[in-house]
Amino acid sequence: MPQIPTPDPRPGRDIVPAVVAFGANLGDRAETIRGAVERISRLPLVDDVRLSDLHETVAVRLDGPDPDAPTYVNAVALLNTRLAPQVLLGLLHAIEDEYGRVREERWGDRTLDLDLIAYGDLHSDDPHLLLPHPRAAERLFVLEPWLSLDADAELPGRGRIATLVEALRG
Ligand code: PH2
Ligand code: MG
Ligand code: MG
Repeated sequence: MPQIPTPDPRPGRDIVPAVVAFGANLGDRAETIRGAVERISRLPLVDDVRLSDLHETVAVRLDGPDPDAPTYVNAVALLNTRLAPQVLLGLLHAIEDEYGRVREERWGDRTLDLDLIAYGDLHSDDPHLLLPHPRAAERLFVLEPWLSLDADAELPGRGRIATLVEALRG
């Protein structure tokens, strides 16, 4: 009997590794992050989601670290996706909304922040889709969990995460 090839159910796009950062400093922060990663794992065309450990960090405000603000739980997930980056970002924003995210003050307290840090080595200057994330290279709360998942990771255009972390730790 001739074998009929099974069509790829997800045609049309390459698989791209992406990096998502999680931050929460209101509500049950760890529970929110675990729930959000579960939601991301169940998105169509998203596979192999790997979450870092959760890190408790001092809130960084526009004028610097604020030890009086509620502390954050931060984490990073690596995943593989065939979603276009705009679509992935839109879905991340929808998950933020599901967790009651309100957008008032810039860098203000939040139930859930999901940032797309990198999408393969794509560079994008689109103000709605800045890639890689423009502030990731300065943020230990992003770089350290990322490094813990992948010791050889690189931030596109900025080099090795291990080197960036070493420089920031001083
Ligand atoms: N996110 C911000 C601003 N400040 N501080 C910490 N510790 N963790 C964050 O995720 C964070 C922040 C804006 O996205
Ligand atoms: Mg953020
Ligand atoms: Mg954000």
